[in-house]
Amino acid sequence: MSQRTLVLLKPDAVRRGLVGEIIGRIERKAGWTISALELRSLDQDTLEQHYGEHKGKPFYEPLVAFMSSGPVVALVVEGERVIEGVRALAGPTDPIAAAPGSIRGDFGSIVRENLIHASDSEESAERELKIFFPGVA
Ligand code: RTP
Ligand code: MG
Repeated sequence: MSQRTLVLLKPDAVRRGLVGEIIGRIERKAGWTISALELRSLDQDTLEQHYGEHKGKPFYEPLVAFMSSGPVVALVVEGERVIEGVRALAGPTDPIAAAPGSIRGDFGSIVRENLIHASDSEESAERELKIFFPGVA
């Protein structure tokens, strides 16, 4: 089943020079295609829309501050079961719990600075693609 998902390489990934490494892992999956890609700085309004589900949680304010601390790379990835697939490549939210071989497991140690966002369902993908790439959604 071909799908589309929104991927964000978070400011820590950009600062640490891991963009090529992470995009390379996505590119090498058979049958997946990157159909949009942009380096951009996220404003408060965009972050509030994107992470609205977490508003009011203790980690929300520091998360928004982190996500606006530098540019992110936003991508649209298309392909077979790509929503579940990029989440699997990323690993669980806490990088210490993430297995080596996953992006978070290989490069992260801090829950907030966990390198990558990927839509977690078809509904999330549709909603998030409209926020970041209204032209392609
Ligand atoms: P994401 O939305 O960024 O793809 O990550 P996720 O689904 O794996 O995790 P989620 O629960 O949606 O949390 C969103 C992001 O908030 C930061 N976070 N910090 N306890 C904490 O300090 C905490 N919990 C979550 C992480 O950056 C997480 O990816
Ligand atoms: Mg999430």
